[in-house]
Amino acid sequence: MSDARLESLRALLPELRLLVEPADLEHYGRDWTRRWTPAPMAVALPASVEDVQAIVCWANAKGVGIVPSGGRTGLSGGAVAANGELVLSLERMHKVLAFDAVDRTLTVQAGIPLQRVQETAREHGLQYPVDFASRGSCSIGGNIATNAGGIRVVRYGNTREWVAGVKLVTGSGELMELGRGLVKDSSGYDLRHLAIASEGTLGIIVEATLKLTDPPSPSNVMLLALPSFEALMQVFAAFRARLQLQAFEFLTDVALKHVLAHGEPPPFEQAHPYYVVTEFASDEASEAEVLAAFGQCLEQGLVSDGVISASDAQAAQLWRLREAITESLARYVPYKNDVSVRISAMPAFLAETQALLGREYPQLEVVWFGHIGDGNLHINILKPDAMAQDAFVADCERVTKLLAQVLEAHGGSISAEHGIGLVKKPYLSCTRSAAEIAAMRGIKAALDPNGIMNPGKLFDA
Ligand code: 2HG
Ligand code: ZN
Repeated sequence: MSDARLESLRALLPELRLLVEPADLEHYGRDWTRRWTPAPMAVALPASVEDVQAIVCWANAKGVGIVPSGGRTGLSGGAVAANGELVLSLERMHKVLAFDAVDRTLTVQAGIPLQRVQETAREHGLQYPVDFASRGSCSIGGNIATNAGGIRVVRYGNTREWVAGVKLVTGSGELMELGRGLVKDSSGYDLRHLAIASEGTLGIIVEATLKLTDPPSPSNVMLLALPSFEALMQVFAAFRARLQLQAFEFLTDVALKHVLAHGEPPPFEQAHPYYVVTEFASDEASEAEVLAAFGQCLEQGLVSDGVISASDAQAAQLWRLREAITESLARYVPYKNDVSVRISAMPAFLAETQALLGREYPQLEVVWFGHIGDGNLHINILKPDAMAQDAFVADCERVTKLLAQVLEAHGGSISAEHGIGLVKKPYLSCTRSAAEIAAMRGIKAALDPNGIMNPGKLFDA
């Protein structure tokens, strides 16, 4: 540790855990994107808000960039430190600080994993309803910094809906308490919402007060097989009209093929082109309603088969078919797109993009899946064995450009729930106007005047 800047940090905070071993730099310097070579100067693991503030002040004085770091499960390169930045990991700040039964809120340190938030809510007879497959590894601070969505947005909305307050150490080292758990507050700009989805570019989220809600009612999971993607939104409408949907997720036969190759048992004897995993509140009425919805769709040729869970274990098994997609593709290091359009625009968007990719890039294997009930598609592109990595990335970037044009035409977004980070930075201007980006830059300059917070993410300095 010969760097004089690090020596000065050590002198400033002698108790601070500071990691400099190559294995630690590698571990903490990357997220799940695996595209950049990690090269942070060091990894700091503060234990208190005061330490975080002191580190930010030091970074301003020394001109060091800070990459805030949660569970690093992100897929857009938002937590990558490839340019000598200091990684500031919230890993040691993982406590539950308070539960308030009257407010129905849980106040936590930002490094707590999502799963522990969900468990703690359950222990109090309540629910924190945001959920997704990386629940055990991701942290609540990262969820807020990307406004993470997940599998139950159709019923409960994105992370943004569940944040009653945020404590933010801004890029200039100020501690701001935003939102403060108030249900109503119309006293000017709501800066809490700027912290949400800011991807660590404005400051470091150190604590959050989360809203909780009634525990979930019993639910059922159904897997539907569909003959065509035109049927998708009609099936969605038919099921939504009769049932209280909690999830409506879609995958193609190609996605299922990878999940089955990964070890999951096949759900049907025969393969089908498209599948939907849907979860809905179950009560006495829902049994008849689900049969009616299914019968109606069958009659209209919108579904070809279906299986409904008869136990919690079967429900979990059906969910695995959707949730295991990302891990089943991980060994290919796919190029990922995470896009959204209005739900009503989804059929046209999907048809157009599928035709475009099939026509222009028939050599690429494209895996489609996602939160179709929210208008959110995940498009994973796999590298053919024979193709060089550079050529693959170049092709994928061309694909993303084409995709961005289609998205622009449909008024969509280039990042639905994964953030912009490094991966989508070149395409931000396709779906956000020049005036919007200028306003974002102005906000960054106000909260992070020296540009030390997550430099190079979202947009260039
Ligand atoms: C999901 O919905 C995640 O499973 C990951 O957002 C999506 O791997 C992906 O592209
Ligand atoms: Zn997703």
